[in-house]
Amino acid sequence: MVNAALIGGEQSGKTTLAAKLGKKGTESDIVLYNFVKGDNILAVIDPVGYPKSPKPLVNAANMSDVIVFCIDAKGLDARAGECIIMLDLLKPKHGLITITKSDTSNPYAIDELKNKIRLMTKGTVLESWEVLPTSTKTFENIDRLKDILFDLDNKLKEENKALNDKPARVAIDHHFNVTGVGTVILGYVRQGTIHVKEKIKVWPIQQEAEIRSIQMNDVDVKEAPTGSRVGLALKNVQSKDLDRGHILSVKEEVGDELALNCVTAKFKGEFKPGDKVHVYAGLQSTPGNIVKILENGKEVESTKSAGKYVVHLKTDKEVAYTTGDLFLISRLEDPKQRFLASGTV
Ligand SMILES: Nc1nc2c(ncn2[C@@H]2O[C@H](COP(=O)(O)OP(=O)(O)OP(=O)(O)O)[C@@H](O)[C@H]2O)c(=O)[nH]1
Ligand SMILES: [Mg+2]
Repeated sequence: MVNAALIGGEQSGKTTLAAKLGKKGTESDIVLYNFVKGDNILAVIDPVGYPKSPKPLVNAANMSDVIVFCIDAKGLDARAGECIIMLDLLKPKHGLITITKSDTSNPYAIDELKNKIRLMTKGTVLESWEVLPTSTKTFENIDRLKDILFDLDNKLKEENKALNDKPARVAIDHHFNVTGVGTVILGYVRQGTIHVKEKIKVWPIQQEAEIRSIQMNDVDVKEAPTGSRVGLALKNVQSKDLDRGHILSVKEEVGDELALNCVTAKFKGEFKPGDKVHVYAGLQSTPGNIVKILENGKEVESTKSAGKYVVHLKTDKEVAYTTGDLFLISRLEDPKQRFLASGTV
């Protein structure tokens, strides 16, 4: 199974492309599309609530194995720039760039745009990503895009094998109550393997729950390995007590005071103690405050872009995490580029 997030600026063709890649499923501020071909399952994630809020964008990126970065054949807008900054802070392992609506352009202009993209992404995580022109009108490269994603699916099955024996961690992205079934969550197995009848805790609320049943693509299964998108029926926990981002796991750290080893955004990465920010950890998100900033062990009055700092934060809600998890900090006001920094505990 491969989970692909469509990331890109306004009107860059994300939703139209998603609908060509799969069949619409779960719908909220992120919309999922599914496509099954033999042993391969593709889930496409469209962050429809972006750019109004950065949250769906961050969530989609953090729910995915691969980023499909959509750039309109007309060129990049300010939001595309914001997306590049976010991706460069999150450093996803896999990604590719698609120049959408290729039917509205010509080969000469597309080559020009490719060069421009190369310049704009130089020194960022996107630098080495393949650039593929696509059109949902002429279907140019739509099958090629699917093939690339399915090839990655096969590669991920190998990559994830090493993670299957680790303690299970499932990030919840949706939760609801189903009559006759009880609490159902939708989520992503980030590591380990989950089994039916397994007892597992919900973090950060530290509620013991039992996995009553597991579904993958509407099919009942007994277990689900790393990388699976699952629907779980849970015993002993109510949907109203859950939140997007809660983690099913044996053990997580929980806290609202964090000291993060951060890198700041390459552009508009300035902030200072006292600033109100928004903090993302996996699919969790909470408002917070910058408490203190250290550079080389010394307190400083503000950050600069593209710097390294230890940032002390106080979050409004407790967050659950494991050492190594990547946090993302964004600002609340919108100067077109809202991502400030990323860091680990
Ligand atoms: N000619 C042409 N038009 C396209 C293509 N894909 C999308 N469009 C048009 O481009 C516009 C934007 O497409 P969407 O799929 O809504 O783009 P989006 O990124 O989801 O937009 P927002 O969610 O509003 O930011 C729509 O009017 C589409 O009909 C394409 O391959 N060719
Ligand atoms: Mg859309």
